Amino acid sequence: RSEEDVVQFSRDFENLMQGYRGAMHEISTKLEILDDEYQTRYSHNPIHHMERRMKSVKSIAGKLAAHHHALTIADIEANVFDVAGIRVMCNYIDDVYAIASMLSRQSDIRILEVKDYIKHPKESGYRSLHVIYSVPVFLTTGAKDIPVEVQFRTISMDYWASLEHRLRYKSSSDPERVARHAQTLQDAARDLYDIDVKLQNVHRDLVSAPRAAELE
Ligand code: 0O2
Repeated sequence: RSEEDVVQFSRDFENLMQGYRGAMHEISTKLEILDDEYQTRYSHNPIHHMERRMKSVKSIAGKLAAHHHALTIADIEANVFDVAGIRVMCNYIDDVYAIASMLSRQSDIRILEVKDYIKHPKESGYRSLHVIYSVPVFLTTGAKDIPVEVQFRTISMDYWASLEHRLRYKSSSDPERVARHAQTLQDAARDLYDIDVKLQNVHRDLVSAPRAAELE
């Protein structure tokens, strides 16, 4: 790439990221509105807290390279759907499905993909509900549909995933350490899920909010 190409790419990349930031903002505002209204209606906040992150250029480049794509604006748009990411931590499993279902039914957004790792956990023990939404963002050049990946999970799923992620990240040059803890982590993921179900059943007895099946 010539110097001019690099300057043009970084300008286009900055504009692209601006769109993803806008999309992330749109979806988190929708989630905040739902959480507030739910609290007013049912005296319970389904969302414990949220985290938002933009994927770094290094991580975008790594993902494209892993799938044999070049680092171009067109390749990012066509292949990387988690440039903008929101993690929604809920108190109970019912909250995960209720909030995901209320967001998914909104008429201005589309669902591009759903991966339910709560019903079908990964072999590692990882649980979360992943949904990629496409949301219109009104830019100076007009409206553009932009994807956002939302990971819905309970606090205990998040607690588990943070430790497991840290273990793998800190052990990139020591795979034996990951293997040594794999069984413990799988067992802990199952134990935490059992606790999530037990506490949810107590909570169901206290709060009479509609569950996701009733919201569809
Ligand atoms: P980051 O920094 O968290 O964004 P791909 O997206 O292509 O890598 P895939 O199969 O399309 O893979 O996506 P998947 O597995 O549905 O979701 C990937 C993201 O989910 C990961 O993001 C993690 O955030 C999370 N995740 C998936 N599996 C695990 C797991 O076993 N343990 C933990 N702790 N997290 C997991 P990234 O891209 O790794 O990075």
